[in-house]
Amino acid sequence: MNALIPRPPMEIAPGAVHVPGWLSLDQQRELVVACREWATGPVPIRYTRLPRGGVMSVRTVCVGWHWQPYRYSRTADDVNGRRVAAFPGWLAGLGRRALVEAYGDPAACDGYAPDTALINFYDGESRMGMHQDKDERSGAPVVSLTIGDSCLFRFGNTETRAKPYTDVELASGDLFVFGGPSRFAYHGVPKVYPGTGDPATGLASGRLNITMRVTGLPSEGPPGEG
Ligand code: MD3
Ligand code: FE
Repeated sequence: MNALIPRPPMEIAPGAVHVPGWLSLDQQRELVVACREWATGPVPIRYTRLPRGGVMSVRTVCVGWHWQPYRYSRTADDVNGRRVAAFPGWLAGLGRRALVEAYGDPAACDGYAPDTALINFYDGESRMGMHQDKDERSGAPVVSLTIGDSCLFRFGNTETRAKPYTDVELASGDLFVFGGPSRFAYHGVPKVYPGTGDPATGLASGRLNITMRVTGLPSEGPPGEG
């Protein structure tokens, strides 16, 4: 990124705040290391299969809860059946600091306890169509972090996947928080810009996106349950 062009925090819509360059290079490097580790298992990163036979062009690995279209479970029944990696406390802490930063309010993270993260990896051809995230039984904010190549992010409205929408470029280190009325807005990634990332993050190519969420699902069932 060109640090000579300032990109201040921007409220794109009510509750949707973009904070450019929030993560330091060191934080990005540490997140890349963590994501590489999760990508190897217990549930390896995969191209998610859609119920009607399609396959997503984005690769995804989950922590805390496993997501498959369109539900969460503790075990990755559509991959290898194993239980997903635990959601680390340090990642929840980062999510809480993200809310405070985006909303400029030390109380913004009160009671915020994300319990799942979806880690998406995009190559130069990957796209994500306009969709809503509504498999969570919670209206708590979603925290999104970008590392690597920049992308075009399309933030729409809560009614339809069509216009009106706002296009935003997301670059390495950027934070985006989606809360309040923006939590159930349609959104997508129509394009990735190959070669725009800094290899010093540890990511030689492609784009990594980490989204933290609150599933609203019970934290532990009876012993033996998934
Ligand atoms: C707005 N990921 O994983 S991050 C997804 O860049 C997803 O990988 C995109 O959409 C990505 O579901 C976009 C920004 C984002 C994530 C979740 C949201 C925006 C959101 C949930 C509700 C509203
Ligand atoms: Fe989404």
